[in-house]
Amino acid sequence: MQTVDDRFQYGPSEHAAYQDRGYYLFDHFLTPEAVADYQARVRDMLARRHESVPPEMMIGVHQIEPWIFDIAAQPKLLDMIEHQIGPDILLWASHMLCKPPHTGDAVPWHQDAPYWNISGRFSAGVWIAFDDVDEQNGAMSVLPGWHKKGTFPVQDSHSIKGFHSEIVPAQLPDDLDQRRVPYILNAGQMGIHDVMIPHNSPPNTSDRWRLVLVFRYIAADAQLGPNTYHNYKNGQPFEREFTLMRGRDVQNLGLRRSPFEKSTA
Ligand SMILES: O=C(O)CCC(=O)C(=O)O
Repeated sequence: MQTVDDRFQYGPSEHAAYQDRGYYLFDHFLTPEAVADYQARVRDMLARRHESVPPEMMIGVHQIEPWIFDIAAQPKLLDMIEHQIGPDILLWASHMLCKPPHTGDAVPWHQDAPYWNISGRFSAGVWIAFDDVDEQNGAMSVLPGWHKKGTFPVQDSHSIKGFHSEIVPAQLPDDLDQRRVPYILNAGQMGIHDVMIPHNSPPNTSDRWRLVLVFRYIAADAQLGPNTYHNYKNGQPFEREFTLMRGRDVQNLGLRRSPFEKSTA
């Protein structure tokens, strides 16, 4: 099965637009066969999900499901990441963010990088729609150009699974609704967003699921802190792994090239 659509491309003009606006939306990423196959696989994951792991927060899934790691390792996707952060590339997170019909949670306005206990040259967050996504089933929105404004102050946010803080609302523009750009995507399309761009998403008020997969990469010379995720199958904790997707292990950390490869250490 071919995963990436032949029409997907990331050249100098896409890169310049991404850098300028802080996001970019692609009309083509997954092939229709891949979308159908992945939808079935995610539904199977949801059926096997442990009750302690919310469907909106299945994290580190590329360390558990080889088929998800295979998507992250697609050469055309890594070519795009290389364009952004250079040839030595680590994959450090995947988020399967599935908002169920009617109950799928909102995500408050936030920036990504300040949350993460790692720092360095981040790629864009790669947000792949496995379903048609619109504002009714919880499309993410971004604030174009606002990735250049630095880190915004945050306040506690208690109501939402997995998010403990949000950008102080007074920091956002008065005409937020006119400025924000929602990711209205068909299944198989993809958006990328800068780790500093403010973004949010509303609850899923529709009768439909919103299945989305996100990958996060960083250049291999980064400062890499630990973190613990929970296995979606059994709720058990596991450590995040930094996987060398391309290039060199420049810090000689003994990184594996796949979470499914036997360690040589
Ligand atoms: O998918 C969403 O609703 C939010 C995703 C998000 O915050 C991210 O990918 O950084």
